[in-house]
Amino acid sequence: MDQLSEVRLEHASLPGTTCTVAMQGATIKSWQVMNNEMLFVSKQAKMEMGKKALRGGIPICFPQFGPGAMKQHGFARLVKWGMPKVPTVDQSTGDVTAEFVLMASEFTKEMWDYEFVAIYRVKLQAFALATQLEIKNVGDKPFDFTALLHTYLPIDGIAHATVQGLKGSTYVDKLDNSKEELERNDPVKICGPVDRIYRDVKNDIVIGDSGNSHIVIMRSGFPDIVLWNPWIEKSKQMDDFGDEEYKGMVCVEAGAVSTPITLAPGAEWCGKQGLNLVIPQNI
Ligand code: TA6
Repeated sequence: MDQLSEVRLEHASLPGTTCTVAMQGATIKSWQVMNNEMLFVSKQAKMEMGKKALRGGIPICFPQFGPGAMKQHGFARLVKWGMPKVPTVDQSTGDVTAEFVLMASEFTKEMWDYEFVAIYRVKLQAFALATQLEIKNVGDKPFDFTALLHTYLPIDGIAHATVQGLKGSTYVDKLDNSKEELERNDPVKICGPVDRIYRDVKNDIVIGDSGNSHIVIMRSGFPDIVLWNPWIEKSKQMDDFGDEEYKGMVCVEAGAVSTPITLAPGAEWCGKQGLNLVIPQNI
């Protein structure tokens, strides 16, 4: 399976329900429910192994979220992951699970000199996409890391976007000198450039737009939520993103980024995200 560039999972019970994962970064490029695409990917995306992450889908940021000692958002989203086992199907539900693995290499140790194993499980369910990132310290020295799933969601007109569940959380506003603010709004709406790290968010997050359905993000191990929309100026600066595409997307990112995670030799950490599609039944 080493020659694979991507893996396509097909739900065994719900027609038109698929998930496509690129071996670069174990990046989920597509999640479709009954032939409806649930993730945003820029029409100008220029994914390139070792160099450029997908502008869209769900890139994995590890071992560093944001700028820092190594390249922005770390190396995990740039390098080739392996898939040592054939995906499995749960005969009772039709759910399909694939497992991707990244281990320390000379390339990674040049940037981050630690022995780790990252295991990323992707489970395609009928109306949900469950992802789980495990990090194991298999070396003889402790290490710190931050991790985040950089989820891009499509929005039917940014003026209609609503993000519920953030009220009462404190956030760092990366566009205002990292000033700390208290979120007083519910829902949060996107009326300009947004780049915020909400800390220790307890609620599930609900993302809606002008349509009836919405996405509920459930988490464990990822205490923080990053909310990002590049808006007009930043969109123009990104060569892998259309100048107008900010109107059709929002990033709502589950992460462990405010407080680095420390793993002693032999220890492991697990972060889980469930993206759940809720389609209100017409009464
Ligand atoms: O998650 C928000 C963010 O950290 C923004 O600051 C912006 O840089 C975005 O990620 C995209 O980063 P990238 O390295 O993928 O261009």
